[in-house]
Amino acid sequence: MPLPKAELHLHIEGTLEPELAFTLAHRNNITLPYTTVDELRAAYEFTDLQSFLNLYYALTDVLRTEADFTDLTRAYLTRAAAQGVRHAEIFFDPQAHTARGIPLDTVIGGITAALDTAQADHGISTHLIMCFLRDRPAAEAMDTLNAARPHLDRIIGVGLDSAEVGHPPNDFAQVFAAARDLGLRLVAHAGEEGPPDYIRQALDLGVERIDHGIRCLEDPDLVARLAAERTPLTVCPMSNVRLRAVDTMADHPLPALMDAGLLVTVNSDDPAYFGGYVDDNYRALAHHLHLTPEQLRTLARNSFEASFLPADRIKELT
Ligand code: ES4
Ligand code: ZN
Repeated sequence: MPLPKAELHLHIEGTLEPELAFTLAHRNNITLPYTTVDELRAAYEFTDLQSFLNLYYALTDVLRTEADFTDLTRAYLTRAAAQGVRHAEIFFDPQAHTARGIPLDTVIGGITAALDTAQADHGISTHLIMCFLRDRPAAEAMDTLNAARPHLDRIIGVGLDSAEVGHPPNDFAQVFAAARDLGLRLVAHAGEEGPPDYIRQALDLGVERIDHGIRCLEDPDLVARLAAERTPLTVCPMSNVRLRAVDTMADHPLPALMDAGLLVTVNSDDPAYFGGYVDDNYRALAHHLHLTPEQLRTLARNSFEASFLPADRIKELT
C-alpha cells in the first residue's frame, strides 16, 4: 500500500496520457502528427524544459470541450487515488487554452466537475491553482486574473510556470500583488532551470511555496532563508531527470535538500510525460537513493504540512 500523501505540484495538462490524447483527438476530429500511441510515446524524449513544453502545448490542442477537461481530470484522480493521494493541489494553465479560443468557463467548468466528485469517488480533497505562463506578457497574466474573478470561489491560489530562464518572477510583481489582494495564495516555479536569484525574487513577491527550487543549493544564504521560513519546496524528481536538470536519479539532490533542514515534498509535475505518478517518484527515490522508510514517512508528512489545507485538517491527515 502506498503511503497516504498530498500532491502539491501537478499540472493537469501534464496528465494527458497518449491513449486519452488519441481518444480526444478522434472525438474532436483532430488529426495528431502521430499515428500510434507508441509513436507518440517515443516523442517523450526531452533534452530540456523547452523541448518538453513544445510537446506539452501541442498536445493540449486535443482539449476542446468541458467534457474533455472533466475526462482528463477524472483520469488523473483515479490514478492519484491508486498512488495514495489523499489531497491534491492541482495546477492548470488557462492561457494555454484561452489563447486557442477555448473559453475560461469551459476549462474551469470541466476541471471542477471532476473535482466535485473526487471526495466521494476516491476520498481525495482538492484545491485548484491557476498558473500564469511566464513566457507570455505580464499584462496577459493580469487579464487572466481579471477574467478569473467570477471563478475565485473555486481557485485557492496562483502560480507561475512555463519557460523559466529569461522570465524572472519580478516581471510578475504586479499580478502577484493583485492576486494576493484578492485573497489568493501564491506559489511559483523557481530554481528548476533558473538561477537561485529567481527563488529569492519569488520569496520577495510573497510566494508561500517554491515549485522545484532545487537550485537553491547553489546559494547557502538562500538555503538558510528557506529553512528559517520553513518555505516548502515541491520537488519533482522524475521530472528533473527527464528534463535533464539532474543527470540521474542517483544524483538527485533531494537528500541534500532534506539534510539542509528544508521542508521538502515529492510530486509528479507532468506524470504522463515523465514516466510516473507521485508514488512512482517516492519509489524511484527509495530505490536509487536508498531513502529509509522513516525518510519516506517524513516526505509524506511534509506533503500535508506544506499544503493549503487548514491546520485541523492537516492534523487529521498526519
Ligand atoms: C512544467 Cl516541468 C514544468 N516546468 C515549468 N512549467 C511547466 N508547465 C508544465 N510543466
Ligand atoms: Zn511544474
